[in-house]
Amino acid sequence: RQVASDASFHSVSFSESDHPRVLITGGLGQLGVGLTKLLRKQFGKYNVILSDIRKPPAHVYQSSECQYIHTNLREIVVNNRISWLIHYSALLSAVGEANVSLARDVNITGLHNVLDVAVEHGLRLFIPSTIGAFGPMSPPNPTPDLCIQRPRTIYGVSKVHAELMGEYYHHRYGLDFRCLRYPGIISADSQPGGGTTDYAVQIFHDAVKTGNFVCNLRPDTRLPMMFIDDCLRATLEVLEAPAEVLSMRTYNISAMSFTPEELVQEIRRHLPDLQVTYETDPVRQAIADSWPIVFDDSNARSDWGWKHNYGLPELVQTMLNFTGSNFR
Ligand code: AKB
Repeated sequence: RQVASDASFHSVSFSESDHPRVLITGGLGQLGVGLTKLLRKQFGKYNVILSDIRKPPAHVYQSSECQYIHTNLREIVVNNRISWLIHYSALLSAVGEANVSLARDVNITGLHNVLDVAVEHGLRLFIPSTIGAFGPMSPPNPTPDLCIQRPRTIYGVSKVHAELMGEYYHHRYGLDFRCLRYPGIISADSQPGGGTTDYAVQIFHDAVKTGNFVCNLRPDTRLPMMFIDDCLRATLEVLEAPAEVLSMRTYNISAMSFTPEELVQEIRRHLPDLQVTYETDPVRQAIADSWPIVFDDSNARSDWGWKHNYGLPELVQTMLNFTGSNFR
């Protein structure tokens, strides 16, 4: 797989050698740029490389915060002495159903390449999983770490595959595999693409810009959700956790669960004129109906001290501050 490029990357400094050297794939999605900023703050600018198969938009490309490289994964790992690999490349749930064979290529075949490189070079490998790794036979409220999964989307199937392959490689080859099952992630300055929980991001932009929002899920659809800052911090925390505290390699993480109606009520406390209509998308609704309602993350809390900072009121306040100030 090819990744986007900046030849000036060769000027990388090796002076901060105590820190991990991190490569993030799929870095232009909802989470990569934010995670890069957080890890660069922690480990130094030149110890974190952001990569993607897409060409970065000019504002990201020109930003000194981001460097891109264009070459083969194995070469990047060797040439830059990478020690941690964070594999974000994936098609999300709704878009995956619209293009199953592409989702299979990216989410499953792409993963095999990453696993091989991680084992060959002794990397610590982080792969995000999701509430979408569960299905209609899973206990929905609460959904524990270990239970029947049986997802009904290619996205979910590929994520169960990633969880099991990572754990198998951990036991078989000693791969330092770490995985968090993310809820729906809500971010202000980056857009998700093709997910079932995307409504909970879009509503903020529409509420501020037009005061009208068309929701593609039923008003009573309750799903686990998390603000992006909590999600990125959890990712750093599990990556830094000493191996001895990890009683498992795939953890649920959670912060809150809400319905579209509850989110609308909370936004109306700030924007009372918000108008919402419901036009249910049958594909997204069926996916949401098969997912957990409340996520049990007690193992993450007791093993490595996971704790969320944002509940629904803090999330809404923060999102409106950001989207509002950008729009004004
Ligand atoms: C999606 O909706 O597909 C993602 C997820 C919950 O994994 N946001």
